[in-house]
Amino acid sequence: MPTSQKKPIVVVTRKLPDVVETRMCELFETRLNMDDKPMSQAQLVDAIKTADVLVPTVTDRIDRAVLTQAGPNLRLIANFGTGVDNVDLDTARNRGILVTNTPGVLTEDTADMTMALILSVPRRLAEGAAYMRDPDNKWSGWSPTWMLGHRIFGKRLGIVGMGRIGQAVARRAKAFGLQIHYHNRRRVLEEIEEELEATYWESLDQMLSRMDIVSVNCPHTPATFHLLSARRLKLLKPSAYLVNTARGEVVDENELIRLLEAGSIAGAGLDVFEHEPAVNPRLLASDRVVALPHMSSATIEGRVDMGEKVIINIKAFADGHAPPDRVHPAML
Ligand code: 8YV
Repeated sequence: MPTSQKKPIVVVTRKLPDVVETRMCELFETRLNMDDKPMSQAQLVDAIKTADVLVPTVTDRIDRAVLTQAGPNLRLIANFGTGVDNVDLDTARNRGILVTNTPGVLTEDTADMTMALILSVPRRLAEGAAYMRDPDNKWSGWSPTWMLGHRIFGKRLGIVGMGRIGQAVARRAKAFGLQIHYHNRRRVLEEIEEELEATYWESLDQMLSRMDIVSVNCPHTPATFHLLSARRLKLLKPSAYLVNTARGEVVDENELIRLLEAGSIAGAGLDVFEHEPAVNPRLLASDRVVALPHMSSATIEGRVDMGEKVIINIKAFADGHAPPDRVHPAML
């Protein structure tokens, strides 16, 4: 590999949308996972002993132990996902294995869901919906003092990570009358700051202590693991809300739970968790939490677009070209 004659052997670890699988089977010698059961580490090792290309997802841990057993043909890991924290990038690079991802195509969907959580938690949307659904409740009608939440219009939103998704969140939030603040490793272009009327905070600590809502939108890398550490979470105002649609590992979840239970933070909207698929039951027990099962990018359109990106990356590679969405550890 790559040669133009031989179709590459592509192992796909999870069930993908039918249209994506059909096209993959036309183009490559594709091995699908028809029952969609996540592969064990041993099954992943087996898969990459013979594969030319592996297509994993966030549920596969492609770590050093797996990669060091890869067969000589494995040259590309075409991740079905934007985040690549499921892949040990350094080991892959040292073994000459390219890694690609699917940037851009899930930006708007993820930003929509972030906005949905920004609205849902302060306005108690999930609580209200659950009340109406519960057959034990008999709604007695409107009341002037029942189910009161907090207004978001005019409040300060602090975005941690002002990449594509962070900016898409900011655009939506601005339309809802929120004031945009952000922390990022690098300041974004002046015209973007102007468009979003965004205030840059070089100090994450200072930003956190002044925000009404904080949205986590940075990737999970070794540098962002527990970026919202116990110390930093304590800087949040007791009236503040935290929304995370990025990765659970960016937030010290134990400390978040402690603060929620102590009433030292007003609430959290979480689409991701530190130890997925395990979710700490204390989070689910809290009225202050809206928890979703990692579904921010879960639209049919988005998943088909992600598949299309995966196909383009593999096809370019198989034809001897540089795949467009190569991930370099230094980029993260
Ligand atoms: C994906 C995501 O569905 O792409 C990402 O980084 O977080 C998700 O929305 C998942 O990662 C697929 O591998």
